[in-house]
Amino acid sequence: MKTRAAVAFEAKKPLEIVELDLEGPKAGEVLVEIMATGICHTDAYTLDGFDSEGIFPSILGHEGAGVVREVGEGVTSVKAGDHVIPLYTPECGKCKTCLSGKSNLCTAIRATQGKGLMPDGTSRFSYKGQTIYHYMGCSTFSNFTVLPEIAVAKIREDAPFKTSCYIGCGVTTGVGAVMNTAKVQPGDNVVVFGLGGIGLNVIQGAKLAGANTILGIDINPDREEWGRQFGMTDFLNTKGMTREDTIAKIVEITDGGADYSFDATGNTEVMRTALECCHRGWGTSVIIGVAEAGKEIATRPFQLVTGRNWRGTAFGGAKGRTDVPKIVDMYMDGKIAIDPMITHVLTLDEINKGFDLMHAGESIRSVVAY
Ligand code: NAD
Ligand code: AHE
Ligand code: ZN
Repeated sequence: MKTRAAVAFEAKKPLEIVELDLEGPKAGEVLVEIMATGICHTDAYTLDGFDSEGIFPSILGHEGAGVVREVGEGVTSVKAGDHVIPLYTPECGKCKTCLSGKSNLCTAIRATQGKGLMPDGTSRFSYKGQTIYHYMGCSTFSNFTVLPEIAVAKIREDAPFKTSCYIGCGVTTGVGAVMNTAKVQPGDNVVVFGLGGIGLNVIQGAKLAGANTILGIDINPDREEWGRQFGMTDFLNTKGMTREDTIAKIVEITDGGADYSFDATGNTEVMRTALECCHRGWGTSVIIGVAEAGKEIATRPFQLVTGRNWRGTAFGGAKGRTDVPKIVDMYMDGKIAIDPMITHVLTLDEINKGFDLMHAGESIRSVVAY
């Protein structure tokens, strides 16, 4: 069949909207009509050539929602007409990691996914006979896409696509980092670095968890108002501040340091500050941000010797097929907010504008509605 898609033919070049060929679902796969997709900073990072796994030409996008239109042989858990959210972190329920109960990082299809291919080692997309690669196993910047059955979460049909697509990455990552990874407790002091599409969801997760001080940090002053809207109690603009001064200020505001800090910037210098602002003896810093290829984190080992902990989280530690429908319920029950964070709704033809708005700090989430 044919599908319209925004293709990343090369790194650092705008996406091109073209009509592609898409092969139907093979055994264990499903064809999904994507109805809406968010643009996450990770898409921009890959497009900008910062991803060590970045492959071109490819169809980016990993924050979608849509409808199953066809299922391949042997697919039993979803059927045509089901509403689904694609999962870049699938849940097979059978691999060592899924069975461990210790992590959401299902390994069933990770190797081929990282190569831009379906589990059988081939791509379903082509353009004028040339292979176009999948991205994060999702490729939601295509109106139709093919996904493994284990990489879709069935969701309720009354959830609007334009907002629930954000649960496919940003909302789950931010709220999940607080609930699943850090397990923030009532009364904890939380510090959040980077108040964009992910950081604001960390803030709303921290409020939901009953955190005491929720200190937001950004270098964009406009983000103060955004943070306060979702439960931030204090704000610090660190533009021009040294690491030492930033840490001293945070320690003052949090009465000794953060119980939990979160990096949602992807900047390795910020990650260091996020660790070192943690409370001596027990503070835990959670890395959410994705750093550019070649970047490394550093700190004095003494920071860990004196009881600070460094952790990371992917997709907020959420098990996609199990947890995503629950997050959709939380949204539909009014327990978490999504609508105000969708600052721009664009057509597929306008998708490059979504990247421009993100880089200019003018959007929280841009969503492409097909
Ligand atoms: P975004 O562009 O919406 O937000 C980033 C925010 O960080 C902006 O408000 C920006 O002003 C702020 N910022 C940038 N540099 C800063 C600095 N030096 N100090 C303080 N604030 C700074 O991006 P996003 O979509 O929220 O994504 C944030 C990060 O999380 C990205 O690195 C993205 O790739 C990553 N991410 C990771 C996961 C995961 O599963 N681990 C999931 C989604 C996104
Ligand atoms: N491909 C990069 C790493 C990118 C990365 O860490 N991705 C996150 C999700 S970001 C969503 O916006 C993730 O899930 N990581 C776990 C995994 O298995 O990819 C690189 O450095 O090679
Ligand atoms: Zn993302």
